[in-house]
Amino acid sequence: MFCYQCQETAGCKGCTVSGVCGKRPEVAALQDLLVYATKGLSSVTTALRKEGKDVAIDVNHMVTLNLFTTITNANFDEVSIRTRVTETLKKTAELRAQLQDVSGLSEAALWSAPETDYAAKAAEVGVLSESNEDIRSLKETITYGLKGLAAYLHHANVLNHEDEDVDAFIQRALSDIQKKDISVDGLVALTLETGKYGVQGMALLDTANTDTYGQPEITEVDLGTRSNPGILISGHDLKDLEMLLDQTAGTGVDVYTHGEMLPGHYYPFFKKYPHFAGNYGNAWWKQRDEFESFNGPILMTTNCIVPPKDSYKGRLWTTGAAQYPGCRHIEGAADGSKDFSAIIEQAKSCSAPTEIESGKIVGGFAHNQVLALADKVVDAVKNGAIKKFIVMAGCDGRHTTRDYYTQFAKALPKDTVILTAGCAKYRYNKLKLGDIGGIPRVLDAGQCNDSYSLALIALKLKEVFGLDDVNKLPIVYNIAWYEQKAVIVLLALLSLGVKNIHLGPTLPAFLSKNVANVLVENFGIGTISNVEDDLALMMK
Ligand code: FSO
Ligand code: SF4
Repeated sequence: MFCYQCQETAGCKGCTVSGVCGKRPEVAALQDLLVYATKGLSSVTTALRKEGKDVAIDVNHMVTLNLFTTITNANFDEVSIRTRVTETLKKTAELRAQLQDVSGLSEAALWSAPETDYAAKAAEVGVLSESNEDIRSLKETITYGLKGLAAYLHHANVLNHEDEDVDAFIQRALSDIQKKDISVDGLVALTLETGKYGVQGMALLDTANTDTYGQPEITEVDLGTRSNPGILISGHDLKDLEMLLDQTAGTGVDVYTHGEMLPGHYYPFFKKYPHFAGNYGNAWWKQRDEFESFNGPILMTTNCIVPPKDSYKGRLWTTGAAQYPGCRHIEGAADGSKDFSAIIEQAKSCSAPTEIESGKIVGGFAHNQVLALADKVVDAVKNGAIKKFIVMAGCDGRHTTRDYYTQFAKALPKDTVILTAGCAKYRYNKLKLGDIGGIPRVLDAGQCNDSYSLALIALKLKEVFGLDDVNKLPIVYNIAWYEQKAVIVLLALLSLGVKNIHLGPTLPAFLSKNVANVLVENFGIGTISNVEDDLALMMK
């Protein structure tokens, strides 16, 4: 196997024996094959569009769910991935037959084989099948950005929001990167275009979330526990949260959020449920301890699964793109509805969660809420009470070097405000950093996709201050990344013209030296060093 798509890749180079994330080589091979088959399907759909034919929504959804399935930590289940490959090949053959001209199709678009041949084919089509390091680097950067974008689209789609434009782009990009004659310049342009569609995809998800659940608002979230048994819901899928809250109503079972589901509390819609008890635990990588002490069932709605301990494996459930062998999976019906009754029954027989924290945290500072406070914020900047905003969005992870972000947040001058989104926040959202004239010093916009909110806030401030360049604002970017959703967030920020982003704790292994240089020269991208030097640099 060879995989270097996440920040925790072995030796900052690549996982070759088994994944640091727990991905076995057999699963890695099937994921490579699923990406290959999805590229083939995309070559066909892109050709169909060129011939003026429509591509059905379920085909768009197949592409996005396939990509989502291969995101770090999402799906560890060989059987389900193999089935997806088979279904994709079937769909590709069916659509290929509708084409008038098949001459421009890629090799992947023409490939088909029985399942017994999958392992051999997978060995030929992995990341290293591209021998030119720079071309490989750009192709993989695009692919990882598309994976992140696909995950966001999936969440919008389950809320009945579609953007055919973005789907068509994803498929065109997957089709183009298979072309033998694509140049480095062409790939650089496609990378930036991926960022542009990243903005469009995140905007779609923002609209889907806020149209369905209202605009996030300032909210205090309980960190403690109650005396009823509970279900812990993790991941990003707000539709799953809604269905779970509906089905647990009146059962005597409470619902707690975990990790990236915390921002569910910020939406007005979810405040009507008296059994929506609070947030339990921290970022994804602490789950092996926290799921044990939760005592009740845990529902993983997206990525961020750590191979479970036997002590709670029987209480770990998955749904959507997430899957883990030996853990029960809840499949959605054709209309998208899901039956969580088996999880609720299990919860009833469990003890209440063991309390591991107490108190409250505050969040809900997405664009609408921050813009409602705009006068206050602008005054604070004008009178010097706020000197700088530091965007510290992104991901958390298990490397001890990530303590840097806690220390950085603690060391920031008192006249600075942290803008955050994603699970990176758990490195500093429970520190008592205080407020500036009533504006908390950590403003949490929400999930990683809500980094879109942070970009909107920056664009609005640019307008209010009458600036011609978003980089003239008193905002610096010190972003942490882990997996492919952070890649699309980064590409989206670049496409909005944001420069001088610090990306850590290490630069992606998939950036070759030359590609990293392009990013440094054109966008001033850098990484982190130590708290003291970085503070001096960023506070200049
Ligand atoms: Fe991932 Fe990062 Fe959103 Fe976290 S991008 S790791 S769990 O912030 O969440 O999906
Ligand atoms: Fe390694 Fe990350 Fe790939 Fe897992 S997702 S195999 S940890 S590079």
